[in-house]
Amino acid sequence: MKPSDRSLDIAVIGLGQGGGNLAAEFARRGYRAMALNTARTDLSALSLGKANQPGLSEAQRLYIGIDGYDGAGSDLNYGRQCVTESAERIREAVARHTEGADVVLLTAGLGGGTGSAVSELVRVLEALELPITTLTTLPGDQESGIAKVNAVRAVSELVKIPELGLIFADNARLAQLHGKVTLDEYFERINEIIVEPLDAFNRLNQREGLHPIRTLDGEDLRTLLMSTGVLNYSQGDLPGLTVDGVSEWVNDALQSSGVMPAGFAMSDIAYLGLVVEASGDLLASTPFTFFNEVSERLKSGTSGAGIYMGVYRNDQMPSHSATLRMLASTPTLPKGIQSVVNAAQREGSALREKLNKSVSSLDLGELADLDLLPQRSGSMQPAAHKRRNVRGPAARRAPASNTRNQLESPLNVSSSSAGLRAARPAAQSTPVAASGLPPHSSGGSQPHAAAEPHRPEAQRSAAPAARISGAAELRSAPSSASAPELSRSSSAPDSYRSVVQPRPVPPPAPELDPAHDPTAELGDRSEPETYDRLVDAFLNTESESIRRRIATRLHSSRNSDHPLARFYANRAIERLVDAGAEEALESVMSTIGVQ
Ligand SMILES: Nc1nc2c(ncn2[C@@H]2O[C@H](COP(=O)(O)OP(=O)(O)OP(=O)(O)O)[C@@H](O)[C@H]2O)c(=O)[nH]1
Ligand SMILES: [Mg+2]
Repeated sequence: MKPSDRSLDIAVIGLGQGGGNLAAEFARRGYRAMALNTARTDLSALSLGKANQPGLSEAQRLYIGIDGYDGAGSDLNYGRQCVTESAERIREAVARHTEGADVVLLTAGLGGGTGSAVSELVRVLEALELPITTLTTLPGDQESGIAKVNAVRAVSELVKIPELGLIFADNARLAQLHGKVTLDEYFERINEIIVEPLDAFNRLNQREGLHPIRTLDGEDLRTLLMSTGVLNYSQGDLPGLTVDGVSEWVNDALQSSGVMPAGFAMSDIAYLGLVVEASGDLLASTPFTFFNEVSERLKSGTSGAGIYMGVYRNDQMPSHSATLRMLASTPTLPKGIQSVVNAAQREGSALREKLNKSVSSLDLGELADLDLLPQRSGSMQPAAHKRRNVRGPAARRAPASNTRNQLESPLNVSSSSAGLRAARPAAQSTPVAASGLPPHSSGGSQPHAAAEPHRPEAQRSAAPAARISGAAELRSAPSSASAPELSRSSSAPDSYRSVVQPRPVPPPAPELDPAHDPTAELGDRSEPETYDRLVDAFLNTESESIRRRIATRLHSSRNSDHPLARFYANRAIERLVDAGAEEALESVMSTIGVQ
């Protein structure tokens, strides 16, 4: 049933801890909300409400982890895998939960392994044809390189999804402005600050004491919220109402808001909603022309954006005061996101360099043989290392190796890519699949092949034709970042650890018989092993015809409808390039007519 105290029925689905906290903040304000997480601990924390209000009930919390792991530990690939493997359950719960909603808001904190898989969630929900907009947070300045790399990868995936509205809240900006809030209340407080302006927009026409003079109605709000590209909203107070003052405020709010990343260009705005809420005496001294002039000024400043304006009298406001609320959309990524990309590149590269440095072995000299303990009689096991729990060191190495896996998956992290490439060849020839990875080709656990989510026509505004153009750098990240590189076993928890243990160097592949077709008995198109075999075969043959067959196969997979096939094919090509076979690959590609 439509709530009577709001214009739009917004249902919220939170992914990961930050996403769940934001969903809980919406729930406190009376919205339908549910949380999905790979961590049971985080989910149960959401059951505790705030200030005598109930938290999220069991039906509003869905565990999507695999094998009982508690959280993704910032492993984005695992987060993605969890979302795709729980696709059916997610769809079923979300369909039930969002029935009839005007807007479905997906909330997530970008930076961890779970929330950063939000694009995977959008894909899993495609079939439901929901009017989705995402609300995600960007990591703060002080957060790790891993968080930034995860966040940038997530943004890069989100901008690839056509017809999606994206809202980014900037945790760095929020920390600058509210860093003094105590630790125990900080996230609750900034989540209120993030949600409040949207909620206020949605209650404009129902709030007590607010009298519309020019209404911004529910349909206007829907148009604004459902316009594609990046959305920006802001609210602020003004001591008076002048055309200059208001247009300056709009410009400042776009350039440097208290919630959103900075640097939205006014000239790129496609839709702009502005609501003026003012005290009765202030409105009584403001000429009617103010309304038209502000509208004109905004139209020209935005080079013809669709402008929606509302004016309301607020009887409870102090005299001569006004509050402005703005909601705008643009097809361009704001500059503030580029600075997260830069930080991710810088910190991600530094981290990766560190991980590539091997710890030199310690020269113990004669200490190595020094016996400090009295020799006992009997058959003591002499070597302590033989008794050591073999799981210990492996478990400790796990985070580093996860990080490496993540950073290896190409983003533009490598401005110093030559160095990175040099460090990689040893690992490349080891098929990823050799690490006991799960069989992920079967059935419903796959991401949906259809790449274009359908948006119901009526629910989308006549969208700005241009797509997100500022995303050029992000988009140019090789498409191989677009599908999961699986890193944990769904079948046996310990095989996850095996990923991080030194893998045996595989024996060199035998030279191939030119008459033999290595593509003939290859496995499933979505299996990583398939592509590892192709890479090995390509590198171990001199035969043009074999190379041509392999190139044809890679080319067809790269253009396949299947996201995993595309991902693995791109990765295989990258490995060939890294292994020095670029020229051979290019030459054979040109013989099959591929540039
Ligand atoms: N605004 C806001 N940001 C949050 C909150 N919680 C976490 N974050 C941000 O979200 C990012 C991801 O953190 P989490 O949400 O804890 O990560 P996750 O999605 O649960 O992923 P894993 O812990 O790896 O499973 C962090 O880097 C923070 O920047 C929150 O309540 N509010
Ligand atoms: Mg978490």
